[in-house]
Amino acid sequence: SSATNSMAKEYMEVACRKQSLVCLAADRSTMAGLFELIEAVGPHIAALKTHVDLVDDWTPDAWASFCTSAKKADLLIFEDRKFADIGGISRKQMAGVYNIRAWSDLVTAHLISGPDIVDGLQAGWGDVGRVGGVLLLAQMSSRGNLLNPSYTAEVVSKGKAHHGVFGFIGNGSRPTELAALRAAVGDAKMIWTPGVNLAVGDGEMGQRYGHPMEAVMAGSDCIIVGSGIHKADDPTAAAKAYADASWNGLVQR
Ligand code: S5P
Repeated sequence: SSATNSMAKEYMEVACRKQSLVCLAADRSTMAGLFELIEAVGPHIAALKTHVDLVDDWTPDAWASFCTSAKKADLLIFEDRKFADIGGISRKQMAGVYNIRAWSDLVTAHLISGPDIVDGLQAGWGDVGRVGGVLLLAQMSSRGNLLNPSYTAEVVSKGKAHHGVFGFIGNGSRPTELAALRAAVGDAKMIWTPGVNLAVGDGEMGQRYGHPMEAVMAGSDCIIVGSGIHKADDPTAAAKAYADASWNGLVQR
């Protein structure tokens, strides 16, 4: 109820209906794998995160039909493009082959080039008569990342003041750092957190994992889960387990 962005309310309504704060990181590299995944887990997730450029057999038509499936499953579509260029180029990168502006509700961006990137991305959606929200990377889950506390503080203070910012990416693997981020962000913007897995510890290539329930209790509004679901033997059961952990965390918080 404190959120300034209407999409945040839309997300929380879906999350409450499904009793799930899970955003699926759908990191599969074939269209068939993606369709299978959304079919299996749709009822247990509240948002869908994509990396459109890692799909081997991507076509505009197949992608359009995948996005239709996501909308049928009541999901915001979040393209994790991690834009980082100057505003004018980021606006153009919203078009191009993938035409991200036409189907994404949310995108990620680094603020390394300055706040005009948010205006550029918003102009990208505006070019096709759509609206969207930007999630700024305030923290990262990977070891050795360069987003130090003073960088995080700058991102939060600039991002909080920008109406085009939906919220922030925080590090789900470190509850103490996440709680500090929550305190700095306040209640008006979202914090979504990757780096969570029911198997806490180190993941592949420097990824780090914390427990989903602890992340929510520390202030996460949405846990971003990839391999914990898409690599599970039973993705449906895994999605349900993450949904339950996140919902219990929210109820306790
Ligand atoms: O700091 C970050 C930011 C992001 S958006 N660390 C991340 O892991 N991510 C994304 O979250 C990453 O691109 C991947 O899609 C997902 C985590 O996947 P998992 O398999 O490790 O759960």
